Amino acid sequence: MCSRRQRRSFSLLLVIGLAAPVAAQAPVPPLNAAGNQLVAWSIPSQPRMKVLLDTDIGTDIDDAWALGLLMVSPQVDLVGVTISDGNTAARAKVAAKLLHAGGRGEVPVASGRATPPPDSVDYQFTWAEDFTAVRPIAQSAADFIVETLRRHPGEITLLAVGPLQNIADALRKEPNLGTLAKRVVLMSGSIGGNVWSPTPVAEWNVVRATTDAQLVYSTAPLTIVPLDSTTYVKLRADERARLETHPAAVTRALEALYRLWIGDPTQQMTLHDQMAVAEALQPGAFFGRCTSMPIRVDDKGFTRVDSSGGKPVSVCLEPKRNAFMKFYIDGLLQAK
Ligand SMILES: [Ca+2]
Repeated sequence: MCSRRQRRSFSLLLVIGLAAPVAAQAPVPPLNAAGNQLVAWSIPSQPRMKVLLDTDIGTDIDDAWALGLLMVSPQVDLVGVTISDGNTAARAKVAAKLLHAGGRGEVPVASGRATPPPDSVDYQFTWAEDFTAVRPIAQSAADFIVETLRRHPGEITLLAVGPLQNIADALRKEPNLGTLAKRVVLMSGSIGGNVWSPTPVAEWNVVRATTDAQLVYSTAPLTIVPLDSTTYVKLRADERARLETHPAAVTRALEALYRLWIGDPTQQMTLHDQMAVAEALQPGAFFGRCTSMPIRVDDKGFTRVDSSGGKPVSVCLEPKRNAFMKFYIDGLLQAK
């Protein structure tokens, strides 16, 4: 089981006469009174990346599997999970149970405002409907986002992989949210064609809350991972099999949710939200290019390239499918 991730530092016990070779740049531990080195010595590691995830977990399956990677990644300090869209209370239970199952029950979950539910049956809700061991915090998602970013200005990557009600509500409370965040990364939008359509479509995370998306796109500096990239990345059966048999609690929970989500044996997960996670963790590493484009959200939920009315947005295109999938699966297989 992947329990609470420890701070990533290397602790070396150096004992005189037994000391292993140390990098030339490493400082020398102090000597004791007898002139011997007999101390625990830490070489500071890179600070972990603070990430706040905003998600509509519980409908499509990619949200849970995106959260799974964040839960088990050693380089991530997951500061909280906020819940958007539809039945946010039910979604929050799924997030809380998944975190708890993976030994990360200490990560706060904050619900956003409920909105009219999408026209779908969310079977993943049944997985957590009786779960009470960990409850979402009382604070609203927007208040939690604002307070957390104010507490750590310039340190937190705000990663939104659902409709944008919470990010918009947070912007209404704190117009400088974009500059308080280290980065704002979205799974969002459709610029050109994709696997499903030769022309742009009104992408779910935009069209579900178009007014909120318009505010977010017009206010905060954004990096988006659009359908143009994500629809090319599907989980193959052999890749799922590697994870299906992995014995960690978190991967077992993801498999349980997958079985509730899947409609027929031929269905494949498209890794929309996981690609945004990957972009947040390793900027630019899994795309051929991330290009600045002037983007405007129109009233029908399309992300239009508009040189006169658009605002610069970094758009991640040309996915490196195999490199990403190796990063993703290897990441999940770290779970103990
Ligand atoms: Ca999502």
